[in-house]
Amino acid sequence: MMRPASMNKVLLFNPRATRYKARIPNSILQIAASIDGKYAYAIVDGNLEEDPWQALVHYLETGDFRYFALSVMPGPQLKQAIPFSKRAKELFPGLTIIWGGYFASNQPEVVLQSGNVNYIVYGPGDKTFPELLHHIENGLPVQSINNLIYVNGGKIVKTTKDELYDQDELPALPYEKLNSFYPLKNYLGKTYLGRKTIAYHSSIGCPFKCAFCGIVPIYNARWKGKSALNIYKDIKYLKENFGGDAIEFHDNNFFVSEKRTVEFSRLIAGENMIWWGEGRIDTIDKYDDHAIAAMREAGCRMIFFGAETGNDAMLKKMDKGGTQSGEQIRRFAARMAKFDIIPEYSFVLGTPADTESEVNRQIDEDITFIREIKSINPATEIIIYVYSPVPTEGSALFKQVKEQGFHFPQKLEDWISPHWENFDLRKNPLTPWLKPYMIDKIRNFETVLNGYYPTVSDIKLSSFHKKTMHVLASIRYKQQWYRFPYEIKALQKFWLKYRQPEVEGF
Ligand code: B12
Ligand code: SF4
Repeated sequence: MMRPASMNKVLLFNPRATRYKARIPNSILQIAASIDGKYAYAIVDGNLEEDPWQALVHYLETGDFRYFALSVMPGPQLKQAIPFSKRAKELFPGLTIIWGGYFASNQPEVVLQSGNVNYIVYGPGDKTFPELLHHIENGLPVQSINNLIYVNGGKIVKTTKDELYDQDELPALPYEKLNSFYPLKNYLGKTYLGRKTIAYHSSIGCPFKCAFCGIVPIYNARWKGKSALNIYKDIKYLKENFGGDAIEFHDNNFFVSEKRTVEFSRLIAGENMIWWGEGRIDTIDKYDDHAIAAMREAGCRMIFFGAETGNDAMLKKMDKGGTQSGEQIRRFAARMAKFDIIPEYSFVLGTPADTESEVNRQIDEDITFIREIKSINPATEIIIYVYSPVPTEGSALFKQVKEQGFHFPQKLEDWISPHWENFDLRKNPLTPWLKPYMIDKIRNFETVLNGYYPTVSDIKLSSFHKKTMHVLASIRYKQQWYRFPYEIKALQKFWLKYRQPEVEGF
């Protein structure tokens, strides 16, 4: 029997990822767009709710909601996604619970085995989600729907992966609707880039296959972007209606197409907006000088790059696409200085090797390389991650990871135990080849480096703060004494509450 339309509402939930810096929740907003006008829905944003569970229960108790849909990336979002799905299932057994996003897509078995999640949408949900609701509403079998993972007869079924959709054809994001649940101005935060920073996502996937990256198993080297004109129109709308004055592009790889970047630069140039995005060194290094100059002119102030390591053999193993090299990373840091664009270089330390001494040697070499980059272009921002495996089946790196005895948690709840949370945050990855003294070395170097070169993106740091920290850390940095940097840590924690862009974003 069909339910009355008033009882098939959808509750969309963005579990808390951050306490202080709520961004426009693009994942859940894009899913809302896919059903806008077809199903009634409510949005609960864990980033803006003191007690999100209460907010969810408030909706669920009405009896109007048949679907509870969550977007889940690894890390802190699991702390709400896991227990809330469990509780919702217990209290409202008729509810259909659907998970999407990077964690759900990369770890489907453990999610479904929990028994608390009915369906996983892996990869883009733009077509899958409305189709799934339509099929359930009409009692139709779901196996013909692409991008879906579910349990049938005790077995996990994974349906065909769909093509990537033309991003210009997707429905407009329902900003007004979001604004009716949470004032949109609360999402436009003060950052290094501007007073009201817009988070915008202009493309899906990535054309590369780096062996350590969680994008690869889902998108398999595919990428599609919105046209420059459509990006510009959306930004203009957010500027004119909500006062946005800066943009952080949340794309995995914003700069794939030089043509699109230049077109966008030309369009946005007159808007007086500062912007930031993520790109690849080897891609932008191929850009013409005029293109880079146009980007800078148009407000591109800083770009995030996965430099990863200066070691060419390791870059090869990481499958960085074949063209990035240590030499290029150095040269490119200097090229960015010429255009006055700050390169934000991220490094991945602690990758596996055959012997303990090799792992350790590689860390030392990476530290030396980072120092070299800083001497070439001191404005380079350095972000250090400790390598955490992602299941990129078929890559040599993941094979080595498994051979060395690493495995993911077997139960969904285990993902929220404190040490796995650290794994997700790439702080302490529990990888068997990385010994505690190595983690200490990486963290201590990072502390001294961040003391000597405080990040420009921290708007809470005054120039007095920066200078004091710089002076305090200078002997250590110059002499390369990284051990026990308690005085710097104390200052960062107690005095300045030093923030790490790798965890919180800007
Ligand atoms: C914004 C963001 C954050 C923000 C969170 C937002 C905020 N402050 O409010 C911050 C900075 C806090 C953050 C932190 C982390 N993040 Co993050 N983050 C992103 C980012 C850049 C954008 C997410 C987004 O809005 N995408 C736009 C939407 C439209 O795309 P989407 O999420 O893929 O959604 C589509 C599908 O996935 C699917 N879908 C998604 N959700 C749902 C839900 C349902 C119900 C359905 C049906 C479908 C569906 O349909 C959508 C439309 O097609 C992504 C990279 C990216 N480009 O996606 C990384 C990303 C998700 N983060 C990642 C990681 C690892 C983290 C961290 C865990 C670690 C780290 N150090 O970065 C931390 C965790 C810390 C924390 N506090 O949670 C990885 C995940 C990779 C993996 N291994 O699985 C990504 C992919 C970045 C990367 N390249 O490594 N992150
Ligand atoms: S270029 Fe970046 S987003 Fe693309 S596969 Fe490599 S690490 Fe992932």
